[in-house]
Formats: sequence, C-alpha cells, structure tokens
Amino acid sequence: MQEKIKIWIGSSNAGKTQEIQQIFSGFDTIANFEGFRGLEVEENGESFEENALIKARAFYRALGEGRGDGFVLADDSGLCVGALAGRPGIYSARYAYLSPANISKDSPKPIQNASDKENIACVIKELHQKSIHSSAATFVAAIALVGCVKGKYIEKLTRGELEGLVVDTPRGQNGFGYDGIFVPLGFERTLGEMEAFEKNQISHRRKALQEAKLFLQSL
Ligand code: ITT
Repeated sequence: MQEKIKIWIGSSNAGKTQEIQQIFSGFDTIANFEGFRGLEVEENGESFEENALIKARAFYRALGEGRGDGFVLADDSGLCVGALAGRPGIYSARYAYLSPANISKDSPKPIQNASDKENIACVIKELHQKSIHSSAATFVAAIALVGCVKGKYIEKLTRGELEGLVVDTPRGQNGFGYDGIFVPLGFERTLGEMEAFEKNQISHRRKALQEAKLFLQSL
C-alpha cells in the first residue's frame, strides 16, 4: 500500500539518484525536484547516519507547508579504506580537498565536491605513500527517511555495507564515484566493470534501501 506514497529523493548526485530510482522502482519516486534546486545543506555530522538525517530533514523542510503525506529520502555514503584508518569515510565526496596528502592547516574548508577522478587519485596516492597497492575496504550507505503518514511525523534510518578490496588501478566505465577501484568480496571485477543491475543486487545502497522499503511497506 505504501508503494503509492510519494518519495522525494533528496540528492544532487546523479549516480546515486539513478541507483535509488532503480532499486525503488514500483514506488512513486520524484527525482531532481525543482523545489530542492540550489539548496545547500551543511553536512556537519560525525557519522553517515547523522549526515543522512541532516540532509533529509533539510529537504523535508524545503517541501514547505501543504506537502501532505510522503517522505524525503536522503543517502549519505562513502568508502572506508582499512589501510587509511577508515578514510575517506564521511568525507568521500570532497576527499581530494581534505586528504592529509592535500591539505594544509590554512586551507579553507571546501564547500563543493571534488571530481570522482580527483578523489580516486587521492586515495591511490595515499596507498602508494604507504607502499601498498590494495587494501580491504567497505562501502557504507546510510538512508534517512523523513516524512509524514496520516499526519504523523516519522524519521527512519537504515544502513547497508559492502565489503571488498580497493585497488590502485581503476577499471571499468560504469557506476560513479569510487566504483572503478572497488572489487566486492567474492568478485574479480570492480563495481565499475559491472552492469547497474549487478551492482544493485549486492551494493551497500541496495541493502540500506531494502530495509527502508520494508519499513515503508510495514506502515
Ligand atoms: P548528495 O549529498 O547530494 O546526495 P554527494 O555526492 O555529496 O551527494 P555524499 O556526501 O553522501 O553525497 O558523498 C558520497 C560520496 O561517496 C560520493 O560522491 C562518491 O564519491 C562516494 N560513493 C558513495 N556511494 C558510492 C557508490 O555506490 N559507488 C562509488 N562511490 C560512492
């Protein structure tokens, strides 16, 4: 029944948005909502969950009065590399500007994201500084749902993880972000070499969204 409920996707990341829409097919999702355009949200939480909730609450507020029943769905995600003490972690989108390899104490805090290429180059550089070519790593996605059903305000958080290996030679053109340097456990191809449907069967985002779906269906 809740598959009829409106889900506004609160993300400006095209790769993420596409995956969310694919995994949430069957739900009434709204992507690239006009009313969210230009909204800058400061992601100053200390965990993926905190940041997902900050984003979802901000986008929900932006819907304004008269929004009716429905949820904003926000995703905060990133890559945690074992050999790099869990970095880039919650800083994955802006890592090229924040990595110890690139930052000085006087550097201004960046607002905008770095390119995927720059972020990947940064992780590889840090692996090489440690004289290693690969490391165990985990992709994490936290999903926040913030919304209203029959007048009742609801917040829900879910989390999904994908274990694997980060390698120092990008492979494949599919996906986005760090997909080209991540080989999921039990596979030989990077996520960048997989088709979208394959990634969507095993990904951190799939696991977190699956739990979110079950929650919505239980309402
Ligand atoms: P929104 O906040 O607007 O959703 P964002 O890109 O800023 O977009 P995050 O702050 O959550 O989102 O940063 C997530 C970054 O982590 C993303 O930019 C990628 O670099 C990386 N990432 C997350 N999930 C990924 C995936 O499935 N594959 C590859 N890289 C991923």
